[in-house]
Amino acid sequence: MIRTVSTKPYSDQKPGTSGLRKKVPVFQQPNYVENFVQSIFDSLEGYQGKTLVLGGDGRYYNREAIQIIIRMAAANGFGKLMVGQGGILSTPATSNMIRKYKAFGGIILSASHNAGGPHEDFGIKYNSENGGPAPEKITDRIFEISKKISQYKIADVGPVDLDKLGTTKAGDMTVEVFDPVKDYAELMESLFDFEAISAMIKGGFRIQFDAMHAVTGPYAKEILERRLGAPDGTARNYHPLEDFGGHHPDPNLVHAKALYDDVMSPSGPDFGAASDGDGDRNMVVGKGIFITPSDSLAIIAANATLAKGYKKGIAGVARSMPTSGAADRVAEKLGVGFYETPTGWKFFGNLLDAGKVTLCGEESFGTGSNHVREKDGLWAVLFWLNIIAARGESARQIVEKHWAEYGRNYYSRHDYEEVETDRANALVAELRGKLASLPGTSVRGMKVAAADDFAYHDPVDGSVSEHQGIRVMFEGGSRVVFRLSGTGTSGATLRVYVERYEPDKARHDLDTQEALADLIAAADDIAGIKSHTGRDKPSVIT
Ligand code: VG1
Ligand code: CO
Repeated sequence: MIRTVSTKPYSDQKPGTSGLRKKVPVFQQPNYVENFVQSIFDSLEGYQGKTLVLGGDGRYYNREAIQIIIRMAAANGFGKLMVGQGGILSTPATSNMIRKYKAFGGIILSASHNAGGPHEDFGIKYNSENGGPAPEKITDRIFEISKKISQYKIADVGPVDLDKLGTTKAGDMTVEVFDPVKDYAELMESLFDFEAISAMIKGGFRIQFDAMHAVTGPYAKEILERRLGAPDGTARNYHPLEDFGGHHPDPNLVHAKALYDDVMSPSGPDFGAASDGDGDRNMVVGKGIFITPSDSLAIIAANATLAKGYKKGIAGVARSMPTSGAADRVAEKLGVGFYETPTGWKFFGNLLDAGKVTLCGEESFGTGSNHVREKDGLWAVLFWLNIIAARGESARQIVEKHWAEYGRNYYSRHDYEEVETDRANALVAELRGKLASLPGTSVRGMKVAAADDFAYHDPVDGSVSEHQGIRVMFEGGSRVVFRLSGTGTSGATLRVYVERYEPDKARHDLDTQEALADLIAAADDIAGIKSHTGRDKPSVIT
């Protein structure tokens, strides 16, 4: 039986950089999930009888939300719902399922790298039929609808057994519980040279992959250990847990420090990698070298033809604005297209669909390609393994040769988390107010060449996205960028991105924070970070 339930709107259901993210108790309020899901459905047209893909990163509240969504999808007229076994489905695997099975769209339950548990974060995001995050015009529509919603539809059907593979019915809708790993593993095998990687592993090359108790555990077990033959134990923390073992499933030098330390120790593995809550981020570490995500994008672009899925070359490269310019120089040398987009994967979708770019990347540990429409953690790890196997060189040799050829972009991001929202907004407002007066002035002996509030003009659909981050560019190519996070759930997070280009090979072995010290000080001079936030240092440096 289908029921129409009266409801009152919540005012805070505005999707951020990637979907709606809030604390679990917020989602547990009466009708909160229902309102948002109905708002998603009401923002769409023509889904009657079509397929919806559903899954999540396994965090607390995943299973409850899945049951609600199944009942609502049935009531709203979807013909079929495909859900990952156990409610598990990584973000890139969801993207693949939508594309491969020509679904109408998908819903991913995740708050990515944010902590999970009864008092931590949960999230809901909608992906369109191209497999990518809903574009701004849809997320804006969802928010508008959510502010006015007065009813939702739900079917009175019992819970679906999420652990049992196979097909059942929820009302008139077919529900298929599928293996979340199989199609994804096949896709990876079609893109990379598994024989070469497996031969390298047989030859003694040692890998450690940290799934951080999040969604990539089952994927890494299957791909690295079963298909590539790496020894048992290569994937660590591979059981998805509702609270991620009490950690942040955030693959960076702070939260994946144990893995980093292992790779750096003389007896440790040759290569280490980690992924985040929903499997779209990656951190890669070679012996003796941490590879920044910005460099990773550039190096993958420069070596792309070594992987079988990219043998014919790449159409172009796109990076988010705060990501370092390392990839730009590779694109220039290859003579392919290059695009700079706002933060967030949804802005890459049009470029990928139009065939303008093959590779995309963000400084926040996100890299991906046209194989899906999301960033993809394990894909990046396999790409690196493929490049290392094909070149027969260590990750460190590959990176250092790359710098020698193209120059090095020293790069770091400083995050000030949980700043009072008013204070963060005041900092940004003041900064905007003085942008016009900055060019031509000198800060710490460096001359400001230009300063603006980044606006993106989508070359495919002509849409414009404004206020995407404040850039201050110095003569010589250094820059600092300021923006507020769109994924946090308490207070505001100020992100300060600092970059300096160093062409001179003799100066490629400096400590990153030292190499950037002048720019870091200049960022504070320009934006008054300390005085506005009341903090004397960032919460996280990556
Ligand atoms: C952050 C990153 C951004 C990334 C987004 C979603 O957004 O900076 O690059 O696309 O997270 O990543 P923000 O607005 O907090 O800076 V994920 O792994 O949550 O899909
Ligand atoms: Co993520």
